[in-house]
Amino acid sequence: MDVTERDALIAVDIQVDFLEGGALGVAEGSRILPIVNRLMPLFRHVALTRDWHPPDHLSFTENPAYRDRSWPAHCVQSTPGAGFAPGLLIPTHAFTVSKGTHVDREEYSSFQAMEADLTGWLRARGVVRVFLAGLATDYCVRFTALDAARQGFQVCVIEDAVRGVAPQTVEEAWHEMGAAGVRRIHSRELLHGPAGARSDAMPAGVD
Ligand code: VGL
Ligand code: ZN
Repeated sequence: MDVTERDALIAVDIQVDFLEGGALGVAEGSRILPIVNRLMPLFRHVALTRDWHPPDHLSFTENPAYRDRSWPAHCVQSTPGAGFAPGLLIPTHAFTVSKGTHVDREEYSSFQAMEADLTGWLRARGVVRVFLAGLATDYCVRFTALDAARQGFQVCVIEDAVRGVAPQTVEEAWHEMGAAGVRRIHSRELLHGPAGARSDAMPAGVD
């Protein structure tokens, strides 16, 4: 499958707190980094989303159950844990979407972000198909994929470029995304980008 100029890559929440050892570490989270770094230069349009919570966000609990609305504090705005994963190669033309920025709102889907209009950004660029990578399969990747499909985009989730919190919810997520018409693909299916795809990038964590 060739990547065209009407495709975008959405890299969901590839942040320090979601990597192994992070506040809400996802098993094998860092394994997606080389894959995402290989894919980035194939795309003319790249959006990076980040969970960007206030310190008293409603999803934070003292004794977290690691499921919906019961998480340890994570990705608190401007803390190291909220930073993009070190070594993630961020294209200089990438669009950043911060979500979960309000105390009383959960925003698993990047399309719900109040301060950024991801749909408008994609449509303005003529994007018709989005490819998703990132963390976590069962929460932010899942709800971003479902919203993208609802907005009328073709959606492909790159199975080896995502990792999830728990096997059962990951299973549910694949099932629900499949029922919504979301395709599950492997990164090896993506080999070529369009002419003029841009490859200038800056590693995260180096300012
Ligand atoms: C996420 C749990 C809590 C995610 C964000 O990015 O998938 N999961 N906040
Ligand atoms: Zn969160």
